[in-house]
Amino acid sequence: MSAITKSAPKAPGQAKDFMPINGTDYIELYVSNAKQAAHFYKSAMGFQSLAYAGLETGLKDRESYVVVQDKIRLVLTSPLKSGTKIGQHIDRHGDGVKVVALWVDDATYAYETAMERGARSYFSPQEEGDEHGRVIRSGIYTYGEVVHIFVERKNYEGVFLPGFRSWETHYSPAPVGLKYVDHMVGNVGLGRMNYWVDFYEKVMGFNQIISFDDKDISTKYTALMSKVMSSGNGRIKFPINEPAPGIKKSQVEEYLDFYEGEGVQHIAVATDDIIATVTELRDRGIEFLRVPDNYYDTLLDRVGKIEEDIEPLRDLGILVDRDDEGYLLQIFTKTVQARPTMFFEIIQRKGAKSFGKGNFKALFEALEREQELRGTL
Ligand code: TYF
Ligand code: FE
Repeated sequence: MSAITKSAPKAPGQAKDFMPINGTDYIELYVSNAKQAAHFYKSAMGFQSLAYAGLETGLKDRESYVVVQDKIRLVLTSPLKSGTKIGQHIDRHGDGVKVVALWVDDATYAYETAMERGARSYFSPQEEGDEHGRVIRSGIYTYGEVVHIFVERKNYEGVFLPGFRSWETHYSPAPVGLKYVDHMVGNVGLGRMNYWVDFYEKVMGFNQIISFDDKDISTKYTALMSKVMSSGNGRIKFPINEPAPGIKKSQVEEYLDFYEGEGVQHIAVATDDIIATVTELRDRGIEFLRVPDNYYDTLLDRVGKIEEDIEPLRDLGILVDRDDEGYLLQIFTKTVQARPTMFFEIIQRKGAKSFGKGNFKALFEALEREQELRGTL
């Protein structure tokens, strides 16, 4: 079966979006060494120093480094002592995403609406302030131990959030052209995809825009199912994956085993020059998955005419797919922490609104080769 578009974007006059979200505000990762993680995101991924909170700002039990590249803000947080919730999270999951923060106009309204619709509270609306203004935040749980924090910052002009100071440094490697978060994918347990699809529909007012079944996403050995949830205005897209039975252990099961639960599988970041971005990332040591070279022999037959030369795409291992509205270029990093869990996708959209279905088979075979090397297939 092929990808189906379930609900078209709402026309004016149709049911109002009850949970308007302006975009991704920040992504917070709990990591064992935030200082070194921040260095990696700057040196290898082209992020810039933005803000810091820790001992020097009066925190006793944790520190956070905030890095930024265009609209993407990452917060890297580590505990400073034993026995903290952050430490427990890292002990169980390894390094990973804790918070997917959503930028809203009214964090109190967003929280109350989500709670009325069945969300589980992480924290109720809290106002924080400093000399730059005030921010209201609130939070709800989603799959696994991941949370959504609603951030209302219309009355704030500081660098990041109250409690953070600006991070001054002499070291600022150049950006690599990453622009914004295109989508973030969650891996959930066997039989749990539809539960979380319903959650995003009912609690958050999202629409299902695409569905892939195990026939779309299967190789000889492994399979998975995926549904893509989108906020009303399309600025937030969350594909949700669950493992499907196959002959061998699928990448989603491997993730769930090593993460010891559900969590964020990949963060897809957009660029408007994928060849330049990936060339730079490669030069800085980022490792990407590679499909077999013969992928490029039939590429143009499959996707038709594209603006890019094939040779640099082949050299770098960039994948291409086309849908009714245009085409897209994408590539996936290898996993980026000790455990084989989270990775990044770099994506450039040229009209296409889909997720690269035509690449799934080659991509998942490449993932299986990585699993094989780890002995986890
Ligand atoms: O986000 C997506 O749907 C694509 C394809 O484990 C994908 O990036 C889906 C599942 C997966 C890796 C990539
Ligand atoms: Fe993706």
